Amino acid sequence: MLLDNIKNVNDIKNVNASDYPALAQEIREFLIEKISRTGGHLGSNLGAVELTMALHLFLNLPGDKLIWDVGHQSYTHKLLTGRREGFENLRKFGGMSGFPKRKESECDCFDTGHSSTSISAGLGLVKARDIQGGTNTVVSVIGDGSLTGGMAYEALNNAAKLETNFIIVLNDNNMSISENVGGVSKYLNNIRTANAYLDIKEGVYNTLKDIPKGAKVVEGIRKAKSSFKHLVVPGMFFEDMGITYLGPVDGHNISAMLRVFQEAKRTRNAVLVHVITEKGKGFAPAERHPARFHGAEPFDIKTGLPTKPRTTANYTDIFSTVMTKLGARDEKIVAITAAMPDGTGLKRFRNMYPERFFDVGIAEEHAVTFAAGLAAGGLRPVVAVYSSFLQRAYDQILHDVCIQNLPVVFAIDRAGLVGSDGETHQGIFDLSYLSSIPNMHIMAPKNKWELSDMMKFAAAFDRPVAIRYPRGDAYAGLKEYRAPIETGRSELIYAEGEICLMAVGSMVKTAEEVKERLNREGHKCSIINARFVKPIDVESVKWAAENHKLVVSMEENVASGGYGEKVRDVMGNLKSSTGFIQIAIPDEYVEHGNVDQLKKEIGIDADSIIERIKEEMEN
Ligand SMILES: Cc1ncc(C[n+]2csc(CCOP(=O)(O)OP(=O)(O)O)c2C)c(N)n1
Repeated sequence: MLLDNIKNVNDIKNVNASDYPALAQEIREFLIEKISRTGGHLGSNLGAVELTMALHLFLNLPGDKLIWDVGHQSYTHKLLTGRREGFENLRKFGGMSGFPKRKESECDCFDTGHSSTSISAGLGLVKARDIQGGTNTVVSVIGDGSLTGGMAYEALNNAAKLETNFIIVLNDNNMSISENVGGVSKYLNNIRTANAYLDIKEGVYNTLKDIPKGAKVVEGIRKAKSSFKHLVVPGMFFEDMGITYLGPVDGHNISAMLRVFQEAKRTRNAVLVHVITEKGKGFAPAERHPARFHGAEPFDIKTGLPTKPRTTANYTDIFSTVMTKLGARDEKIVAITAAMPDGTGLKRFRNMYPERFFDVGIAEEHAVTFAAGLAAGGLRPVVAVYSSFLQRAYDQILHDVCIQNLPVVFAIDRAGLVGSDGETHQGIFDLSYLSSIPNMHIMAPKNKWELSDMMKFAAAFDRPVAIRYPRGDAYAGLKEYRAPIETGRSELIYAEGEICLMAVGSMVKTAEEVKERLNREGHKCSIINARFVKPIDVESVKWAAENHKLVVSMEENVASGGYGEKVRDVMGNLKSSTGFIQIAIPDEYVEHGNVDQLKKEIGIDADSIIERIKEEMEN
């Protein structure tokens, strides 16, 4: 095995060029085998095997700097930098991250996870190099999907002024997670087509040159060509901006890429190398279904089918169904996603109401202001987005939606701990960042029926409203508790006295477990389903404080700025002497791992909560 000789960074340089295809094949087989067991980002990694090999042959890491946009395609990079063993525990608690991590290797020079940051970060590393008199090469690798994100253009705009070398590799596989969308995608497509056109011309020139007077004809064609340069010469968009464009080059041809990288290194400005790759290359199911294999659950290698097929509906499924119903009922309902039609469950809405569906690309900021415009124009926009990605659109929520009090619904999926994607993807800040914004209303459902009810409530609500729900199976307990949703009102589920559990969304299920176990030990326990985090139900807190010895707030959000702080404030204002415990995520980033295990680690699982309650009751 060639891979056995690659134990550390730069070992790839000892491999004979004639063995590159065999090594690429070994890497693909390794990745397919490992990811089939652990799950992970398969398609993007299979597409970037030769590109990564070429970059490692071209660069000298760790002195040179290589930044991966999003970072989900960095598996071959990890394999080539001495982290082969890490794949045994990829994305597991305590194991190797699925994204670049500075703390994991000196070859990971910048942490990523969210899209479109690599050019800004790379530009920073270039300036840091120049100011300190360094000579290292800096390369940022960005996908065509990530190039739909506005931040990439803010960075290109600045990079265009550079008078020093900075290499941007555009890894263009014509796909985001789903189909890539918009003008940039169309532009890149045109480059591919135009390049094929030039190749054909080249063939024609060669034939013409060999016939009598052919050379003159060739000269004529060449002159004509320069006059419609903008039409047929690729990359003028970048060139006109001041960024040298090289390519397109076949991203599965290592020697071709090496030639272009050497050329790129000679420029004294920012240079974009356009590399064409195929997502999922080398694994037929991933080539056929790139969206499904973008982030794959463990699968059977022979069939490509999931090893553990899903049997229960998750919250995304519930949201997906309710959106189709809302769409049928009200023609003003429109839906927006930032490049996640599959992940957010909006695909069904798109198929049924294509004219009322908008995939804006990886552009959360734009998605929110666009929604504000739609609302100002009289429509009822629903922005479906993952909690961690909505972080980027804080100002748009505040400035464009909430100051104007516009009726935009935020359907916030993956709220709470998400698990194996880790720090960058945990949706544990939304209650805090949304709470600070006046006019915002925030809800969280306890079970699948409540998500439906809340969506219906929100669609008819005339102000900004957010509903946050977690990743994974939708809770199907507590079906009989379905009192109508009223603005700012919590729901009392059990009224027993002694201890009052005030839980937000997913934590209602945990509260049930805590209650059952405390009941068995002779304690009485009430449960309040918060329903609204903002505005908080002051009456419910008052009732809890006046009728119990201990109030326990429970949420899958950071403590700072979350629900518990609000409960404590209300109790403070009431000058209540009732005991209080705040169960929330501590002031730290939560790494990757199984969600149940993570909850244990940070002390928000039933065991830890019971322990804290008992300690408090004994005091
Ligand atoms: C801000 C943000 N929004 C959404 C995502 C989710 N996401 C991860 S990868 C990806 C598609 C990236 O496409 P591209 O850059 O072309 O890379 P490819 O996977 O095709 O190699 C998306 C939308 C993200 N990581 N960050």
